[in-house]
Amino acid sequence: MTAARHTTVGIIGAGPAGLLLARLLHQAGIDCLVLEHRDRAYVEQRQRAGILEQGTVDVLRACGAGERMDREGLVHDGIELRYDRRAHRLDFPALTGGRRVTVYAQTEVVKDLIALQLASGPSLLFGAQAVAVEGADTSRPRIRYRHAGRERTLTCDYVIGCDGFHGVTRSAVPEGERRTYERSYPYSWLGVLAEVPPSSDELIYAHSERGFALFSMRTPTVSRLYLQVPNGTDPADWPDDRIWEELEARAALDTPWKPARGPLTAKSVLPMRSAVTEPMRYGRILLAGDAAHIVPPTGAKGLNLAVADVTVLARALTHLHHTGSTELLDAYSDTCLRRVWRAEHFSYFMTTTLHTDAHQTPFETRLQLSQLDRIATSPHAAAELAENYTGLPLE
Ligand code: FAS
Ligand code: PHB
Repeated sequence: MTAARHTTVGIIGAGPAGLLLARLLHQAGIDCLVLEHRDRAYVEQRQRAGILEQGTVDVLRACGAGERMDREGLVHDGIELRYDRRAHRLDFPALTGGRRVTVYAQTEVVKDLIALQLASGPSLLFGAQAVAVEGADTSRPRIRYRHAGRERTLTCDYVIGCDGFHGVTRSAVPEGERRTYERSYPYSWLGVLAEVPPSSDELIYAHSERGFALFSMRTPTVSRLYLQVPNGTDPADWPDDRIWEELEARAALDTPWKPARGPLTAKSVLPMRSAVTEPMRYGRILLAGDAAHIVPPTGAKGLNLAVADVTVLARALTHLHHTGSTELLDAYSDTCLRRVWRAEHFSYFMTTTLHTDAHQTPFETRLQLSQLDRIATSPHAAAELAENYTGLPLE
């Protein structure tokens, strides 16, 4: 075993949470190091989120990671809800006093942050798998990790678990010291990329008795599309024609409307889950992003919650670095959990309002349609959705 290396903040995971935290700490002059299990190509091509809240856009711009986002991102002023063969558009700036969202894929955010980090630091090790986090309740927590065929140790002042829902950091918190609240859903999403221009200027969320459909996009020439499917669905059972037919049927209107078709790639099935681990801190270990919470993607909150967590955390660690006070760090978990639970509820609301569970009763379907009608006819109900979707201001 080689001699232990030391850093002030050890970060496990080079997803959006770990990479943005490293960027913010580096800019604050705080020594840190990122350990990422997978290789760069894998991390950069993993198809995930697509919608950035205004707050996320602001943070990425402020830390110098916004240049390509500003050039290539698509600023959207609304979304369309479709139900009962009708369409209703929500005008975000009118409903929220000017807020909007940006369509810029998580893959691109990750590429931009990795390029910055490799160019100007801090250290980012790919192929470095954390196998254990120890000493959380000491002043010298340590990460045991495997890299280049050898087991190594990184001692830290703080360890930040940005290693997603299946990472190792959460399990370093003794079971008696953490509580996990969770809910699974009786359906999943089949996601695809289509080499065809989007058939709408903005995203379409479609409720139908055949199931939910989402028409999103990546660029002016690439669409990102999702269909609600039963859990355990094999993407191989969904040839392109079947996907296009189902997308068309679920988003049908009384007026003729057909999405432009094109070849489909990157077919994958994403299970839906809500989960929160409390608290997001134990001694010198802190959790951020999916390592602490998971939301179903219907509300486009996952990536944005990760950004909000690490923005709060970077502020707290910077305050500690400059003043020696742990005041903000001690408040980290409570500060983040208020926003996390708000996003959990909104994601649950969007998911259960828009998806038709195969076992739901006609009564429950009528309740969904009544809720959608309420949003379409009440500016107050529409504003509540728009405020949550575009992102509540950071505390
Ligand atoms: P991530 O999971 O992105 O990153 C964790 C990183 O830690 C990974 O790179 C992993 O390789 C690494 N890691 C794990 N264990 C490690 C170990 N032991 N040692 C070292 N490294 C380790 N959100 C949306 O808003 N919209 C969507 O459409 C959407 N689609 C999604 C599709 C899928 C398949 C998944 C899984 C999630 C999706 N999400 C979506 C949510 C997603 O965007 C997350 O919220 C976001 O990736 C959270 O970022 P991180 O917390 O950085 O976690
Ligand atoms: C996406 O483009 O991947 C996306 C957009 C909105 C969502 C979920 C996913 O609610």
